[in-house]
Amino acid sequence: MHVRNIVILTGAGVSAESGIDTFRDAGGLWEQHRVEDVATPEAFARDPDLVHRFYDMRRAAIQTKQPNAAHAALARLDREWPKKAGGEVLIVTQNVDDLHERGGALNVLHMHGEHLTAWCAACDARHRWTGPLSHRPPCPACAAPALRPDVVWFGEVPYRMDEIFAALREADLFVSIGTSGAVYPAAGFVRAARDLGARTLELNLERSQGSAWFDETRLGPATEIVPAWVDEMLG
Ligand code: BV8
Repeated sequence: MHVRNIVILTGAGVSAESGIDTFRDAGGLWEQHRVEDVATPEAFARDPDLVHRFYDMRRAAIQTKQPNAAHAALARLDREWPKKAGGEVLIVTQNVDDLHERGGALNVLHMHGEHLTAWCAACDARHRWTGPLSHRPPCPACAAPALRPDVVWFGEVPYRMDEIFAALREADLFVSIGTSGAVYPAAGFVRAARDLGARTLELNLERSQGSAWFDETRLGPATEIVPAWVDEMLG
């Protein structure tokens, strides 16, 4: 099959070698809370200080990390694929770090939001935010002390789902990189891609919950198998 349009789904595994904990590592390690118990609107309503501390710590941590060879390879594909194949690359990431962008990727869709954005619950404004939120700073737009992490919590609706499904409908190839396939709706994209006629490829350190749905699975660290795959695609 001639491949024109590629949709790439990334998860925490693509940032693991940059030193950012995956959920399998962080889950339960953080102040003895499971991520599913801290990353919810209920947790934020019950104990906003705890949830703010969780995100303040991670927001600060990502700013000390650097993109790795997998981010750089995906950015190269993003830049060079349109010239080579006349098609598009869309990186749909579940990650809330900015390493795809700092690695040079341009076409990145953060379906679960971003650490470096604060969202005002009072006026709905969004602001780039690199510092803490736990001291309840005033919203730059409305001054209300109502800023929250602009991150999609469990039970909240992921961002830009219509754009994602529009891209899956046009995709000839769906590639999943560094995700356990544990969380929906992201974990269901491979099935949608298959049903819509795309070929499916998984690049991961180990088999995931979704491996059976992929035409092909390649195992290894992202910094090795992602650049190798991009070299293959760009010939
Ligand atoms: C929704 C942002 C409705 C926050 C995140 C029961 C059954 C099925 C579903 C549900 C259910 N009960 C509830 C649900 C829905 C729920 C869900 O799926 N729950 C799970 C726990 C069962 N989902 C939701 O609530 C979602 N919303 O459903 O709304 C809806 C649905 C459709 C349309 C409209 C409305 C919202 C979920 C979003 C939650 N927010 N993140 C934050 O970051 O703090 S989720 C978070 O965990 C990630 O974003 C990611 O999505 C998820 C899993 O993380 P991964 O990225 O996969 O990382 P993980 O650690 O799990 O795995 C790492 C992988 O990398 C491993 O496979 C490992 O082998 C590999 N790896 C490690 N090192 C390397 C490597 N690979 C390569 N190289 C390496 N070096």
